[in-house]
Amino acid sequence: MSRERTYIMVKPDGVERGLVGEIIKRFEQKGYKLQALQALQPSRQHLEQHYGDLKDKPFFPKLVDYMLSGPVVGMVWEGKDVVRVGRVMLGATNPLASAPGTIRGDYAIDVGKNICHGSDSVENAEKEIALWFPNGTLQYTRSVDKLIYE
Ligand code: RTP
Repeated sequence: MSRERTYIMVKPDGVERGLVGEIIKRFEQKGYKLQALQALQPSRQHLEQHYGDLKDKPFFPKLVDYMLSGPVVGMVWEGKDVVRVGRVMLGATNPLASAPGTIRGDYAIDVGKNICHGSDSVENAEKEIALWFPNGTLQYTRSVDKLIYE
């Protein structure tokens, strides 16, 4: 079975609106395995590193200020195709283009308040996990996997 992992982060608006549990619930109920979870107030430098690929975008300063506006909750989920499927579960970046049933489609309206982040490739997921969880993540086996995977 693939050991693919993704980094999912509830942004400050999602934390303040009380959506952390809802987002965890969706990944749990799908069958993905939680490997790490933390609430923290990241520094500007940390966020600029996380969003380094976007530093030349016109919305970059606004994005960093938004992400600095309160605590975030970061998590690592493991499972088959979790990077791609995780982004499907989050919905399109612009919530008005997100399908109903996705997290952004159900709970957000504006792109600058879109509640959550999900890694966009396996390679970036591993970079983000190393950035946000420098001490590593939990490794464990679950007996329930035999009811989830064929
Ligand atoms: P994320 O990294 O947060 O999962 O989002 P994403 O890959 O779907 O989208 P990306 O292009 O990487 O943008 C990162 C975040 O920047 C904000 N954004 N604002 N036009 C705008 O004002 C604009 N475009 C993007 C969003 O919060 C987006 O999630």
